[in-house]
Amino acid sequence: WLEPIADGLVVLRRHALEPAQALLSAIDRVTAEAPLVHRMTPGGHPMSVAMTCCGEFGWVTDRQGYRYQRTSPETDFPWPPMPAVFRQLAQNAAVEAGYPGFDPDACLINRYARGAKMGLHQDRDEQDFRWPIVSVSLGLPINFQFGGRQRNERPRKILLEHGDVVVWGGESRLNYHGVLTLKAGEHPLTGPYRYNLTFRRAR
Ligand code: MD3
Ligand code: FE
Repeated sequence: WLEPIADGLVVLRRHALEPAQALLSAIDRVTAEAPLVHRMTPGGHPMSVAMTCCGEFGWVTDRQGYRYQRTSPETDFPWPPMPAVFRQLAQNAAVEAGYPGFDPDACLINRYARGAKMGLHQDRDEQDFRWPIVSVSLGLPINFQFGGRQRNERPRKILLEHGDVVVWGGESRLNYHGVLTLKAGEHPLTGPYRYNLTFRRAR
């Protein structure tokens, strides 16, 4: 991580180590209310990553396409509120990275089990790309792929480990990215899983 990877990208390695247990307890509370599910891509394939959301808006995908919405398709109720420990961590990381005033209204919770992956994509369903996305990795490590602004640029491989926080803003905000297949493992706090939180400003 010592090499500059891209403008606007700030890595706060192990920044979420101390609150990790509190974050995982909050994940359990959210997922008890809004279950983790394998959503369908617009192309009709179930995602290998299990996903849920909290905050004012949640990101969903189905045969209709990708969008943010105020309710969970499973429950038809509003998403669970964003836990205070989530918001505080995201805002603190954004300030450290030079984005004071970042107030996420959406948090996606991704859970990876052995074999789960996420293909190269851009995050462009948000209204204002001047706000960054803050990501938090918990549990098993995974190889992350960070590409360019165009899909044809060869991605770099970056290991994301338990507690790593990354702020993706500025010139890196619309870069292609994805994650390679999660390998089997056992983490003391998450067992066979990797969790990823992404904090966004949807509207
Ligand atoms: C780079 N999640 O939920 S987090 C996603 O590990 C997503 O679950 C991955 O991509 C995961 O959309 C990667 C890191 C990340 C998130 C958003 C980005 C990297 C990004 C937006 C722009 C550039
Ligand atoms: Fe993404």
